[in-house]
Amino acid sequence: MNKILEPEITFINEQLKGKNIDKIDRRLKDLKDIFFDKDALSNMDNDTIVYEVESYLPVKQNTEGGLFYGITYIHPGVVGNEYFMTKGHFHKIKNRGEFYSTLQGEGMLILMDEERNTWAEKMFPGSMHYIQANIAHRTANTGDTILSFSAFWPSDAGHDYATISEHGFSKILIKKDNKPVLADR
Ligand code: PAN
Ligand code: ZN
Repeated sequence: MNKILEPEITFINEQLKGKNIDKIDRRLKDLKDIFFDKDALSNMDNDTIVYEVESYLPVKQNTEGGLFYGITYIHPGVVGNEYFMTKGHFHKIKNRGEFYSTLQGEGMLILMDEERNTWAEKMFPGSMHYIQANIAHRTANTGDTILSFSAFWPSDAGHDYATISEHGFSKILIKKDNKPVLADR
């Protein structure tokens, strides 16, 4: 075989293009269980977009041995004093890791192990993050502009959202004196 092919996807000028790019958005109405301050939440527009994800899923979900790629864009904002953030999840197959790499903006990658120890890593353009197996992960935008990052994960990993939806992380990331602080709930 001697064929030179075009790549299936490109990411040029911050634009992911190609066939089969899956796009989703998550609005406040989809995230009611994750934010701590329910009063603040009830005074905000339900339709506000908190984050968007563009994914390239070249194989079927749950395929063993494949990889997925996605870019997450988290808008700037707070609910009460908690930064806009993703739902967060363990992988359904818990022992599947993941790479994140920050493109634009500033934020925090919040991590929690199965004993519910929670910590965070700073995200800034060029920061790389290896999320180990068995670790729940969530990202928050702590800046005034969009936080965007690339993610690479195994196609059989799946997402367990229920555990976080029910129990949350053991700490929340709040804005205190204009700075992000990991606080007990
Ligand atoms: C990421 C996340 C993405 C959105 O691609 O799926 O940032 O966060 P939630 O999935 O928690 O809503 C990833 O970690 N994939 O495994
Ligand atoms: Zn993940």
